[in-house]
Amino acid sequence: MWVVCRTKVCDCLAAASVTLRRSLSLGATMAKSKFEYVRDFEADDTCLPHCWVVVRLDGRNFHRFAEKHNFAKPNDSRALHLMNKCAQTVMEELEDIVIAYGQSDEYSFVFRRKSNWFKRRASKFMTHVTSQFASSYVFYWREFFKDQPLLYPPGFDGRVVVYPSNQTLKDYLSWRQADCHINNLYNTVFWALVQQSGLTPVQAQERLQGTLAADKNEILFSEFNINYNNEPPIYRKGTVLIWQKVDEVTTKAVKLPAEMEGKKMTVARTRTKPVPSHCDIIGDAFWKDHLEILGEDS
Ligand code: DGT
Ligand code: MG
Ligand code: MG
Repeated sequence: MWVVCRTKVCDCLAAASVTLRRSLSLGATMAKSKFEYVRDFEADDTCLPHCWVVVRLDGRNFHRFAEKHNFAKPNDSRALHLMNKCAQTVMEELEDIVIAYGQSDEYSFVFRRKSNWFKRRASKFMTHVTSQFASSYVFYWREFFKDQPLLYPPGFDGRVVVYPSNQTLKDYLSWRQADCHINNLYNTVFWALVQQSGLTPVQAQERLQGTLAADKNEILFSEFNINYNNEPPIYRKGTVLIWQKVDEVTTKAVKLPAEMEGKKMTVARTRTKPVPSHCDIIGDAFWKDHLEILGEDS
């Protein structure tokens, strides 16, 4: 009896050993298969070390998207706040973004100089930011657009640009904010001429041809009683998102002694969140007030 059992155990062990050896040899074959060489075709897209990595995304064909979804002209506050919500989500979900700037259908995200996120691979930076932003746009749409249904899935393109110094990064962000100002001033006069003076779009375009910023301000003031500087800052300056400490007060249902049952407790805590502002980032004041953004430790 003992001999039979012993033989069976030995047979079992031998079978298990064969299976194990087969699995190991198969595993080794898979790890170093003759197909392995195709990995060499993958491009090395590591971003230069010690540089600022910027991802800029932009809505695909938003001219049409805005028309189809009845965006207010020239600025739709729902659309701008939805963009900001998506950018805040990107900053909270992904790592190492120190500042973001958005206007119209675009957003720029700046990764800290020393970021080693995904070994600084440009494709990882770009695709994670853009896909997180696009899914958030759909996810939060109803919160901002209420009765306006989303008629088709929006898309966003993305690009990565690497800036070698603080000055080039500041100039990049200044360029985007200057673009916001130029477009918004033009659009504000253009739509005032169309909506309030009854000009056709072609007539309004002709009227504005060759005009300087001062001329546009003058038309707004003298013909429409609009002081451009009093227009909402979110339209004129776009939105800057930076990390700031925020005091949060939440009401929580907690387990309390019997005599206090049913009562709720108020809990105060400080959290660091991406906070929006619509300030000037072209002048030095902003950067002096927020030295931590470009600081070595950022
Ligand atoms: P693209 O980026 O080459 O695929 O083409 P678009 O059409 O997205 O062009 P782009 O990005 O240069 O310009 C943004 C468009 O989005 C512009 O035609 C106006 C529209 N848009 C953005 N924000 C608003 C808004 O708040 N209200 C309205 N009515 N339109 C907006
Ligand atoms: Mg676009
Ligand atoms: Mg755009």
